[in-house]
Amino acid sequence: MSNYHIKHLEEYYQIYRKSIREPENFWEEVAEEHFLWRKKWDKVLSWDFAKPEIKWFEGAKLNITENCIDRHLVTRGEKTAILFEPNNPDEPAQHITYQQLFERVNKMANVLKSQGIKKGDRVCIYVPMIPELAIAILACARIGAIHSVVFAGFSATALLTRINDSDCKMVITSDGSYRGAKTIDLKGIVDEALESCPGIEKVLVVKRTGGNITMKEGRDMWLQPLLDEASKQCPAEIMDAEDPLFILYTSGSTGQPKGMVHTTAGYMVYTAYSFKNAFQYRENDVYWCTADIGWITGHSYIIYGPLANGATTVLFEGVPSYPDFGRFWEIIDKHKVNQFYTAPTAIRALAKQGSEMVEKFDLSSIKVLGSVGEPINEEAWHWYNDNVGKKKSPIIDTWWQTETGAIMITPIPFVTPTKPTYATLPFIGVQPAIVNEAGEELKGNQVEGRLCIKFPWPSMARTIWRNHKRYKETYFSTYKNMYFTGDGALRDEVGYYRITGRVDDVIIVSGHNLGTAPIEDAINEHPAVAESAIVGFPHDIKGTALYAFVTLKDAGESRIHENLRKEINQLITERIGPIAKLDKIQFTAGLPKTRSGKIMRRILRKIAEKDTSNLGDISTLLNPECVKEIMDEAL
Ligand code: 6R9
Repeated sequence: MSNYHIKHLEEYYQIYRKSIREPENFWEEVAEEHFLWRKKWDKVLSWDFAKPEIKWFEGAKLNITENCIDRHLVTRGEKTAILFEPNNPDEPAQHITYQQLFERVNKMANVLKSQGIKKGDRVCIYVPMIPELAIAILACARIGAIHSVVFAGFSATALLTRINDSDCKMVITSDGSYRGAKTIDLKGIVDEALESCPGIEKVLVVKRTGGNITMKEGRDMWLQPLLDEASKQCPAEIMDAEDPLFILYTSGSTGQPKGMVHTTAGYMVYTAYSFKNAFQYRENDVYWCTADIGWITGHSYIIYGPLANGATTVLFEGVPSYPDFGRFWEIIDKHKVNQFYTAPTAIRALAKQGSEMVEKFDLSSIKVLGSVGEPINEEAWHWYNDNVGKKKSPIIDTWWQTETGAIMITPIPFVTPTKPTYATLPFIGVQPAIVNEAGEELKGNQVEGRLCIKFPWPSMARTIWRNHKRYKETYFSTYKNMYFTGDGALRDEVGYYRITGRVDDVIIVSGHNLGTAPIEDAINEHPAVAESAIVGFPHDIKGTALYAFVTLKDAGESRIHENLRKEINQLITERIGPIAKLDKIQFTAGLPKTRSGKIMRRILRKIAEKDTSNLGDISTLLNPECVKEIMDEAL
């Protein structure tokens, strides 16, 4: 296991340099040492960013579930694989061992097969944070079906768009879900979505809340009776290295969400390697990532990365505020969590409650703290460091994306000296570049620009589902021969990276990626609305919150604005989900536009941020007069 745990900074640099000089040898060694292959690869890497086409471990055959489950059975059969902590603290936690996980995944895989699912079929998984979510994902992977998990907080419209985009044949869901004190009628949302999803043949329903639901004859089935009948042996489908493992949607700056396609071998190798090294996971540690499995963080660092390492991974159904704001700390204490990975938005919300909530619990088990999802501000970083880590547990600020599949820039705990708000150094094998707007790479330190990646890494998304053209345009066309991340970054005097935020129209709210376009589309659906533009503005808890500038069709609209605001937010909740709700809605007579008719969001952003000292030259606008009015009436 020589190169699988990095011990000191010198060793990091040594391994890093090797991974850059001889990437193929490096990843080949990692792949050979740590995984179970049915057949080894013929070629480690072939790539062409111009096409773009990227292949890792071509010719290899494997099944990721044999790596995440079967091979651990001999030595870790009785070890807890998934530690389930329910929403209600009075409901007992469940320890699912590797042996039990093996049986449950196989049974589920057999159910999928018996319901007509074959290798390559797409299965939509719309299940809350309960063990069946992980089991459904792994069952798909077992038989080579491509899972497409949709976050169970998304609306019917968001769900149906995703189901139809990837032509799913089946939906796996639950009767309902618990979130704090709320119970959500998940099956009702699925029923509504499926009115517009002709491709769905079967719906499997997990019983969770026992709520009243309707089952459509011939389409909907309770899962449990099918599992009871199923065999606990299901041979793993042997997959090619580059066979798709899953699709996961992420917002783009325009149009529909993008179905990022991740493939099997490279994703497995890199998520497993990064999990072990970025968290310094040791056998018998209890690891907890609070993300929802509906996001990439949950895919890579609740399921695949930890299980490929034979780790114990906590799966928490609830929310940080229920039954009170001490819940996270209580869980860390109860299960003696060693690595804790959460988002800045959660840290800010918890910090707002003061430190008393944290002090009630024993957090001495914590070794490593992680942060992901958006830049962590200095205040939140210190609160996390002082109150949760007690200044002795390194914080790894991990920068990465749905598209990158796994962590790309991060400190290695106990190895890389941390610096608040800096993601610090590239992970092994990652070659970042900072470029200026002209696309020239800015070499050396103390530079700032746009963040690109120059060389392929094993877990990168290979395409956008059935839209390779968009994949090329979005990521490989802005700068020649580089993957463009959409983020801005700077490199300081010692070579540490700091991510400065999105440079496109994606807004990160509470760590969730939201594209402006679908939100504006939802607002514009309101019959009274003529046009709208969304920008982000700084928010204590959410990091960034949404500010909408809306023009009405009839400027003398008689209805009171407060009602309109409610109706607009209601529409957004229906079309996208509550995460996209607007914090501020300003009605205005016009939106600033360029002569070619593009809304100048840059100006609106400055107004929303209350930074109007330097709006730049507005004289070239089509309608400069509207800017003053918007400024005068800003909320
Ligand atoms: C993993 C995940 C990706 C975008 C990314 C960036 C922002 C994520 C960050 C961060 C600064 C960090 N982001 N982690 N910004 N520091 N540590 O969040 O994936 O949902 O696709 O979001 O999130 O802007 O481009 P995803």
